[in-house]
Amino acid sequence: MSDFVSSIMAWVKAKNPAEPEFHQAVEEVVESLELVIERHPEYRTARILERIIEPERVIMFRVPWVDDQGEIQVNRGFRVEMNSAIGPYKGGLRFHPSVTLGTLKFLAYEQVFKNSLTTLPMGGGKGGSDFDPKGKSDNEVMRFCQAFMNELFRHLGPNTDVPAGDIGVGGREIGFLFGQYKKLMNEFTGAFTGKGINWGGSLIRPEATGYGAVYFAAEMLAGRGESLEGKTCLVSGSGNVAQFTVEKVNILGGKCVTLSDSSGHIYDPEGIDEKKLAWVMELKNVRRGRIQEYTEQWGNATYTAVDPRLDSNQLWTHKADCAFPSATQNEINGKDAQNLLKGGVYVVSEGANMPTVPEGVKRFLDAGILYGPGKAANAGGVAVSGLEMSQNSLRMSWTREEVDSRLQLIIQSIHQVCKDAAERFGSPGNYVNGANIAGFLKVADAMMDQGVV
Ligand code: NDP
Ligand code: 2IT
Repeated sequence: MSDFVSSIMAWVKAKNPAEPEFHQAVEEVVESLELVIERHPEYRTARILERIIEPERVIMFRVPWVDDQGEIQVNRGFRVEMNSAIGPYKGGLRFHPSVTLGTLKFLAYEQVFKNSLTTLPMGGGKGGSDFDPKGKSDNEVMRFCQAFMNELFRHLGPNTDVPAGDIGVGGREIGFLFGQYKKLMNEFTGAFTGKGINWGGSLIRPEATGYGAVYFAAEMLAGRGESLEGKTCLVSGSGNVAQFTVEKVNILGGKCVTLSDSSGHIYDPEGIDEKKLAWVMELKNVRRGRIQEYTEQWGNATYTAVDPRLDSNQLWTHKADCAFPSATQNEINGKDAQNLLKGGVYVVSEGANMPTVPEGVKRFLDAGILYGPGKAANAGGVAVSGLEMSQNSLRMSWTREEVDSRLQLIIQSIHQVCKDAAERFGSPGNYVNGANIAGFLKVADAMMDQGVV
């Protein structure tokens, strides 16, 4: 680690103790920026790095609610409003028992650079709760969402802060959250994205993150004169991002052979075709069951439960060409990265946020494979959120084809900008540096223009 990186990281760690995911996200970006800061000492004088690392505002609040047994439950709610230099705070809400302030700071920080890459005017934020929607009735989820919104509503608005979904927050939750927001504000505005199609939502928003991650992989492959046609792909997770990743890989002629949840993964060597995917969507989005059931329905597949005694995830040991990690952060460790390379994987496009630990990233970069980091590869989701905001402002809705073609153009632009920035700053082919540098420059310049605020 250089003196520059170690001095910044010592300061970040002292100021933000016990937030390892936030440290990890910050360190990766700062490492990419050494040459940028050397060429632009004005950013150093203006303390841009120190300011970009410090959230503009953090809201943290109690969320008391009553469960179906009449018992009172207490959760914690958060919204990290990280940076508004280029637009209103924008980013998802995560409901998962593992959520801490540090988790949301890492996600909000990533979101700043990701949103900057989308070409659209959106600042970065993230929020959520340690509430676990698993095993809760629809009524419990509704009461929790209403209690959560009873505090958060006052901080939101179409020109202030616009949440959307993330882990544990899908169409159902956005409906309950938006309904309570509208009641409290007494106005119908586009203060959320991921809304239902009949009440201000955009076509293709549910598909956008998964589709975007596949388009990003296709762009990287096109640079080598290849396509996804005939490629075997590993996908982790089985939620929103994973489902639409499989759908788009199928459309482009590839084959996905895995899906997972936090209990284990399934391997289907024949591929998860359209019919099987429709069944998975019903299992996960309607019945809210476990992926293990796949093997009872589709005989040729095998199920492997997560084994906490192992130092690697068996999902990443299958032979394949491409991998789309689409579950959660740090789901690919150094050993997993080694296994992926050993199994022939040479394209990794991250649907999840920060799914690969730094040692894994290093292995991918050293091996010279096509590695698309989350803040570039999964930016399609928030990009279509930006398009939803535009449609809401215009009070009109675009067709599927219109939104999908804009999404494809945005992903092409992100890919190009990352490639160019990597070349300009001395690391051609390194999309990690490219994404961090290009995402940073736009926000940093806006901050310079706007003075010390
Ligand atoms: P969902 O809640 O729809 O699905 C999450 C999936 O990941 C589930 O299969 C879940 O399994 C699994 N998972 C979650 N946490 C863990 C964990 N700690 N260990 C193992 N598996 C886990 O979320 P999304 O599909 O929306 O999000 C997936 C990833 O994509 C996240 O990293 C998110 O930040 C990122 N992302 C999402 C975007 C979006 O538009 N939704 C946009 C950009 C990025 P189980 O059911 O067992 O918990
Ligand atoms: O991580 C992400 O980019 C998201 N969860 C989507 C954010 C959004 O506002 O659509």
